[in-house]
Parts: sequence; C-alpha cells; structure tokens
Amino acid sequence: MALERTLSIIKPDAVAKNLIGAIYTRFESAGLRIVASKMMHLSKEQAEGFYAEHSERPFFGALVEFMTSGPIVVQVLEGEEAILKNREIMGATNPADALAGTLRADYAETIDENAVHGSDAPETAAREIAYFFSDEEICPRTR
Ligand code: RTP
Ligand code: MG
Repeated sequence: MALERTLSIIKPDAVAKNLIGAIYTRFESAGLRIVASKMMHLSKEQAEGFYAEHSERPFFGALVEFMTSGPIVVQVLEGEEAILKNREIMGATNPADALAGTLRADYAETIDENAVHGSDAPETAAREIAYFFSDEEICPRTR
C-alpha cells in the first residue's frame, strides 16, 4: 500500500447545494486526510488550464462554463491509495452509472454537473495539486 495525495474539487453544483460539509465527511469517514483546502471562483483561463487535456473534446466549452459558474472548494486528500479511494468515493463520471452510496449517485444529476473531481493517476495528481497549491499550503499531520 502506498501513501498518496490526490487533488479533489467540490464543483459549483455541489457548493450551490450546500454540500461542502457532507462531502468532507465522506472523505474523512473513508480515512482520507484533508491536508490542504481553499475556496476559489475560477477564471475562464484557470478552468481552461486545469482541463487542458480535454481541450479538443466536444464538451470542453460547456465544462469550462460550468466550472466558472460559481465557487468551488479545492482540496488535497492524503491517505493509502488516495487516488483510487477518492475515485471510488466519487463514483462513475456519469451519475446514472455511479454505484449507490457514491457522491455522484447521491449528489449529482447529470454528467455535465457531477459534483466532484478527483485526479485519475499519480502523474495527473502531481500536476493538479501543483496547479492549485504551493508546497507551503500543504499541511501534513504532525499529530
Ligand atoms: P473529473 O476529471 O471531473 O474528475 O471527472 P472524470 O475523470 O470522471 O471525467 P473526465 O473524463 O476527466 O471528464 C472531465 C469532466 O468533463 C465532463 N464530461 N462531460 N458530456 C460528456 O460526455 C462529458 N464527459 C465528461 C464531466 O463533468 C467530467 O467530470
Ligand atoms: Mg478526469
């Protein structure tokens, strides 16, 4: 088992529904530690840069518009197998396919507005964490 960090975002739909605390509880109940956290309202440029890998996809414009439509909460989660564990907590990209009890099954309506983001691999986690947080903003537990 590997201690990992992953980048998580509570997207504008879930912030608007007042679900920040409920979603943080899911992470903490699963044993993931929140080691960095901030609320932001992304600019178009910030959202485009974050999702650059999807820039040629047909949904890119709608994705950027959605991600800039309201505040988000961005956090670094740390724990054993944190990347996969967070993806399991989130559920499938399309809420219609998400397993019962996952965040997207419980809190998302559509594939376009699906409540949360989570890094999908160690390389993307490293890039995404550095996109939002400096080293000084990440605070591992000391007790
Ligand atoms: P995320 O990156 O947000 O954690 O989601 P994911 O890995 O499960 O999905 P990904 O393939 O990376 O797509 C990023 C986000 O783009 C939107 N999307 N829309 N309309 C569509 O077919 C479609 N496909 C993807 C979703 O909001 C997805 O979370
Ligand atoms: Mg993704």
